[in-house]
Amino acid sequence: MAAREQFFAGIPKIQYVPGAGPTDVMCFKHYNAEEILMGRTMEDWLRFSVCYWHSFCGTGADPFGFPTLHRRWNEGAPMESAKKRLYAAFEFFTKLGVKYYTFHDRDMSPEGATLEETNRNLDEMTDLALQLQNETGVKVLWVTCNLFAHPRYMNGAATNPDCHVLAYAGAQLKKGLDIAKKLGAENFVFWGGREGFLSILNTDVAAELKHMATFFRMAVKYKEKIGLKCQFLIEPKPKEPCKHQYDYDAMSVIGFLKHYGLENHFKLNIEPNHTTLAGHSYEHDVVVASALGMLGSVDSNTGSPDLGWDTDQFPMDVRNTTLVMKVIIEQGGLQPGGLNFDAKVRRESTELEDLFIAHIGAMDAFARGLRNAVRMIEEGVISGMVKERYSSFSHGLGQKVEDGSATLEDMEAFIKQNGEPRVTSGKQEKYESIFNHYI
Ligand code: XLS
Ligand code: NI
Ligand code: NI
Repeated sequence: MAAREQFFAGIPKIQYVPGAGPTDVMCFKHYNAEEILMGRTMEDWLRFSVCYWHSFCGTGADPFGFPTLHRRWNEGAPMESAKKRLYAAFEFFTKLGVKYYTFHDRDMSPEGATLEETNRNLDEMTDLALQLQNETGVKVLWVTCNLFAHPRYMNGAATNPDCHVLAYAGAQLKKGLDIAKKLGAENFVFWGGREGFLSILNTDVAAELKHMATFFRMAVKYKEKIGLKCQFLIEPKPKEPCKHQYDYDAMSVIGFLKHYGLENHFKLNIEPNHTTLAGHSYEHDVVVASALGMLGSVDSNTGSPDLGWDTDQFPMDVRNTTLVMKVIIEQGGLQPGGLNFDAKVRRESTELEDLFIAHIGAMDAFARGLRNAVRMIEEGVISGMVKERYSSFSHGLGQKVEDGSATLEDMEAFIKQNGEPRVTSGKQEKYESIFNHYI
């Protein structure tokens, strides 16, 4: 048998080299997979994952320009290039030292003329993926169905006005769940790219939301039927491609799940670039989802603060990674979720090594965020100040509010006895200064 083709020849396994210089960008300076922090290895805290679509299917094409990223693995007939892509991907995962990957069904293998043919392609490709997983130990963080790219889904998938399209989406999802089981995926993501509307005039919002809930219920039922053990995740995004998407942000998705009684079957996959598109700060939805016990995984990328688009850049800002890691540590980790790099190199970053540099830089940014957050939590200065700020809820009337037994009559009696509250400083700048101490 001919030797397997190498796509990243000349690039060795990426090493941890503490103290490496500023131009040494092909090694980790902070990410030391085996190092233990707060009782867990960095690898376990961070659970990095490489995404298939941007890193292996992406071509650099944008609405104004042709492809700029010419990858050898994307050449040839569709099934032939799908195989080369898979080999290239696994070579990349192992050289980078990342244990997880994510993909859409249609990233892995092309659609055929019929659903049967499409599923046969998927069977063939996932056989090969399983073989490579077993060879390398790399696992699937999550699988998702692409229910937004094909023209049949232009008016929505689960929220399409035509039940025929909804049925197609359901059939595709059934296969997607089978694939998740076959490959041992630890999570399954639903991102409702076309689940929303462009004009309210042609849209029955109540019907569409109900259909979406039914679609999710069918997924839960089939998951239980086939004994698929993974965690279901919904990924909020406010817009793009729709003008309005139903899964607007963390709080909207949680409200939706509660409204339809689905909250015990799903958690959230938060993508900070989507959070900022919704007009929130970078860490906002990670904080909100975690506060409500619903943070399942993170698509760790970033937008450009000065652009209102989903630019899917690699997360390089240590302030942001510190804030995110603080939340993740405080909730006891992300498992079975992880930090998935739903990020792409810029179309101008055309060299193969740029794909490595981008991932290495982002992994180091998260490793630094982890180290910062660990120091912040272990020293407990900020958490001590926050605890003190809320200390009135630990006794007396505050305790009654805390346990839910307080009444308005209690409030009135308390004020008659204690009069006007003493206003206290919020100390925002002090918190900011202390936070900067750890960065
Ligand atoms: C698009 C989404 C998408 C999901 C998976 O904006 O981030 O890539 O993560 O379908
Ligand atoms: Ni995403
Ligand atoms: Ni996105």
